[in-house]
Amino acid sequence: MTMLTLVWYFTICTLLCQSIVFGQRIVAVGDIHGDYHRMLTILKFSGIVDDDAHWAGGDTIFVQTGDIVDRGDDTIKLYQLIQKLQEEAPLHGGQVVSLLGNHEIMNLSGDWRYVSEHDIQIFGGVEERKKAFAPEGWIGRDLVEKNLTAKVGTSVFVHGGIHPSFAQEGVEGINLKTRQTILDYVESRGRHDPYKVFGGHGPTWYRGYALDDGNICSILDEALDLLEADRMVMGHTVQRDGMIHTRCGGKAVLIDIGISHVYGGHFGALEIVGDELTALYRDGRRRLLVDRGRPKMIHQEL
Ligand SMILES: *[C@@H]1O[C@H](CO)[C@@H](O)[C@H](O)[C@H]1NC(C)=O
Ligand SMILES: CC(=O)N[C@H]1CO[C@H](CO)[C@@H](O)[C@@H]1O
Repeated sequence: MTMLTLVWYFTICTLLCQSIVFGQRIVAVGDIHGDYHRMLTILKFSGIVDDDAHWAGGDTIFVQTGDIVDRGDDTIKLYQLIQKLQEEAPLHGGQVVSLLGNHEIMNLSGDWRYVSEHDIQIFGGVEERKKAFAPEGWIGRDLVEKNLTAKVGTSVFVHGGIHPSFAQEGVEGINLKTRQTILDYVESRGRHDPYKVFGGHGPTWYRGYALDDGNICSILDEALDLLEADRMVMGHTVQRDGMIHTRCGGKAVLIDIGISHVYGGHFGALEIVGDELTALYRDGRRRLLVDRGRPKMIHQEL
């Protein structure tokens, strides 16, 4: 790299990259759904935590794209782990970015359809669990501060997907509207959603980039242009073979591999370093091949 390229890069980067140094490692994990054991295993082989579950990622930026909760039983252990890593990472120059998924939001609106009986018992009963998830409770307090989306380097991370109608607000705009309305949304038990950020076409629910055919890649291009990003990394739509897949020439990256035992119990994470995307599995690293052909249909799951 010549000096000029470097200067050019850092100028652009201060504008766009949001506190990421070129080549800084990003590791992203999708839906966890209450499976602490598998989450911990993934974090270990990805170099994010050590054997005692303490931060070992150095200056890595670790992103979790939502749906920590529901279906499995380990809600308490998982939120405790995330909160601990959020405190430890910055001491080593790292960072934990933890985003809201539709299941966090379902809880916000009092929708407990997917909460397991055992999970409620671990909390000590329905009332205790409600208390923990209330906006002033130890989990709820954190949830109402969380963002729907984050741009790290040139990648945008989100639970479901950002349709252009939301992308025009930009990452900041989407997060601002979320914070402005989340408490009212909670109090109204899911009725007050003036910007529809929590709704079925909002960033935590939209599945177009993961499932639709036709001109979906040009819709994604439009969204990425608006967000000034190279790719969108998404959870929410389970990849039944337990592998991370890409679509639209690598611009859509699908990282919900069904980690929870409820979904098959697969182990994997996405690593991004510069423009290199690598899937990290238990048995090794795999450069992500871009599925240039016709995207294949994937199972639809809530
Ligand atoms: C949410 O995102 C904004 C930028 O959009 C950032 O300043 C803030 O720190 C984020 N909050 C959390 C809890 O990550
Ligand atoms: C953070 C938050 O608002 N959590 C909610 C989760 O669901 C319970 C039960 O419906 C509510 O009481 C909490 O407020």
